[in-house]
Amino acid sequence: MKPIFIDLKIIADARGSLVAIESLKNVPFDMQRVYFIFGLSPSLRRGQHAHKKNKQVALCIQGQCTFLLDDGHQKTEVILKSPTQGLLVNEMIWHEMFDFSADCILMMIASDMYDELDYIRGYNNFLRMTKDVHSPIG
Ligand code: T46
Repeated sequence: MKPIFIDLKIIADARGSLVAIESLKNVPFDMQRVYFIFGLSPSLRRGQHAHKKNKQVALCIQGQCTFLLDDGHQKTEVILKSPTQGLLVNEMIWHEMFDFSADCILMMIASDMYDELDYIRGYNNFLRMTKDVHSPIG
């Protein structure tokens, strides 16, 4: 299973750098929600769920963290450490985030509004739901 990265363009001049994120241009879906997490403990994991429909792009806009992606058949781990390298987290991908640096700010761009019913929170449930599905991430 190969991670899908989204490289964002930097618009830089003498004043500094700017990165723009636009629906259906550099983010491959119509985005409806942005949230970010920070003040993270390096020893605790977050995520540990999949989404039924929600697609997301993850970006460490400061610091770094590790993402585990699991399609139910294969797993891969990715270190995110650039504010211009997004990671696509498709629907039906179990994901966990860990090894946060003290300064990490993880920004998530989501295709859907927050909906607890979209979460698959038990790993065994997730495995049951993906048992007959081939890898959706390539
Ligand atoms: C995900 C990973 C990468 C809201 O009220 N609105 C929101 O938009 C979100 C994202 C969360 N919440 C509430 C739900 C919980 O009471 O915030 C609390 C913490 O959420 P959670 O435990 O799901 O946080 P993470 O960091 O484990 O997961 C989050 C997202 O929830 C999830 O969709 O893919 O980041």
